[in-house]
Amino acid sequence: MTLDLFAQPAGKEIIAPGACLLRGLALARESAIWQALQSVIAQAPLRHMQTPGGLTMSVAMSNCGPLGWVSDRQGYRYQALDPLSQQPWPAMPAEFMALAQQAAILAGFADFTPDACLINQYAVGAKLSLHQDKDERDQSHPIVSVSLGLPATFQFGGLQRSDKLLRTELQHGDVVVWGGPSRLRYHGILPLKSGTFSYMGTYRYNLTFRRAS
Ligand code: MD3
Ligand code: FE
Repeated sequence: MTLDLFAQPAGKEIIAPGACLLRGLALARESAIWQALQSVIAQAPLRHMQTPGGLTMSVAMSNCGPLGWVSDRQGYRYQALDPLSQQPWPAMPAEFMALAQQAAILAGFADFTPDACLINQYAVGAKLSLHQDKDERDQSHPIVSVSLGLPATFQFGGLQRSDKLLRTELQHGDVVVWGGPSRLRYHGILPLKSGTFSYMGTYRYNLTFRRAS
């Protein structure tokens, strides 16, 4: 009998060192996640933030948890208050936390407790240009991303903007954990194509769970 050193649980793909794709992991909780998402965005509406350079982002964003990521003419940062309401962001729903921690554990990060969840909503044509996520204090923590609704083409490169890009399709329910040597890779989303009807409407949603502080 051979010892299979490379055996992985079904649905777990290593897409780069430290980057683990868990296809469909969110599906088991999809109705609870969708319900919780609607509750969060009823309290903290999705909005198009400004970049420091004064452009309006095509992706609409909101947050939940103790901290939220914001962008405006002053720059990018995490803050405890929603700038629209000057109230705290909605609490992190228990089903969000459970999914993020389950994914982190499956990827080998046993002590991940996110304090921020950024919610991105893509309408047809919306995109996210190539960037690094480096506004978090301790980058030894992974980022867990959850894709919902319409599919999108995700692209990721290396630690330099000029590094070769690879593409992969992210589908409804897919979860990716970005840690270790992949934590600071450049990445982005190509303009969303109009797609098959989703019960979530003609949108893609992405949740990214972060340890910001
Ligand atoms: C690779 N969101 O919110 S998720 C972002 O689909 C962001 O909305 C995209 O990039 C989206 O910052 C991509 C996949 C992802 C998220 C975080 C990463 C990939 C990552 C952090 C480091 C490396
Ligand atoms: Fe990012």
